[in-house]
Amino acid sequence: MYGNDFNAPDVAGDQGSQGAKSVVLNAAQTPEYDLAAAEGRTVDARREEAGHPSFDALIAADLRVEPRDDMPEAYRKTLIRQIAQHAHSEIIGMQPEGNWITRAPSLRRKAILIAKVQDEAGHGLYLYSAAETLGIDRAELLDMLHEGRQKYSSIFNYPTLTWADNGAIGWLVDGAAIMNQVPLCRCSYGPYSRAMIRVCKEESFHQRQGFEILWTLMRGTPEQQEMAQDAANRWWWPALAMFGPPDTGEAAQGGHTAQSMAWGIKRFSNDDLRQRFVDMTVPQAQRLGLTLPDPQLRWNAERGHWDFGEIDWDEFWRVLKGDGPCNAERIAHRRRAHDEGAWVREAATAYAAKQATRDAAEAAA
Ligand code: FAQ
Repeated sequence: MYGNDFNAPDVAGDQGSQGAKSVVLNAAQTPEYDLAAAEGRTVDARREEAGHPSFDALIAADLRVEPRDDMPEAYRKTLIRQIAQHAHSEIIGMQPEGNWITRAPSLRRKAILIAKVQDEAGHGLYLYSAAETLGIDRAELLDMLHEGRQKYSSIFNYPTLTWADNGAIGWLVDGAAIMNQVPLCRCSYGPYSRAMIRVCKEESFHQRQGFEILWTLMRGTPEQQEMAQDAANRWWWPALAMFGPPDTGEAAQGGHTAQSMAWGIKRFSNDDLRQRFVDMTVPQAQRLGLTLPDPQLRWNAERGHWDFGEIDWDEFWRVLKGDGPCNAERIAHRRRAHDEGAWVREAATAYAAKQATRDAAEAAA
């Protein structure tokens, strides 16, 4: 039923939408790692002996690029942009659901929600760490977020008005996130691809808990069913927009997809992933008993996919420019949390300095 469950490692994933051969979607490691292990060596030792393959050779052979490898500046910049945007999304994404922790309807729901929101913080940490391997400091990345110089996902600028919104976020937002992120486990940049493995496993659990919230509401009173339907109505279109602008038209010309696919950062285009998400989610909605708010949604036997209506791209660009329902609130809250957490950063820095002094004294003794 949960169509986007994360595959177990080494289980072949589904077919690439362009008819690519079956792939292991979550294999962050390439055959190069198996070869090195069989020889009892590290990948580094193998590469050194081979005279360090160039960036182009690594990409052509679908091998992982590691922090110490030479890489074009544009590749490094694209990765910093994408990984930082992803990390920012994870921590800003704590807010809409965090808003409901004090109002969860039972102790069980509260415990689950706290765990989920903490997971998102953890994802932010793995991703900031992955970005730091590209030679940028996380403090600088956070400054860029706070000053509006880097983005976070459009989806987190929408409000959580009722308890059912937590169900819709888990089911649709985490569902869309997994669809987008499982292929990132095969991203050409090693630290990002490895970070994504654990992230995807946790997102898979998040999607289930969202589905289960809606499942319970849909089997409750008419008011609860109405609340679940209202949440699905409000989150459906923003969830589809999460995959980014379409592959064709004006936006595509200024976009990053073609270059990112050539570099093996993105493995599928925005529209491909969006279509997969719709195909996976419509049967789940039917199972839940929810109606998706799109009169043009219908099975197209010829294409073997669900057809769906036009996304409001004007709204998407407006939200990106800062004019969504919650943009100002999200950034103000983030800045406040950052300022209030200054003492924690200072304490951690002082502790690290004390440890370093002790270690140096011990080494000298
Ligand atoms: N929101 O050419 P493309 C989550 C921007 S995590 C805002 O297609 P690209 C977990 C894009 O940056 C959700 N901006 O760009 C969770 C670019 O502008 P720029 C986040 C967007 O990078 C669940 C311009 O439009 N996930 O949900 C969006 O090749 C629940 C042109 O676009 C990730 O970040 C958008 N939706 O592809 C947490 C996944 N879409 O930078 C808490 C990793 C596009 O030139 C609770 N990221 N833009 O100024 C990616 O896969 C890619 O970056 C895409 C965009 C697919 C998002």
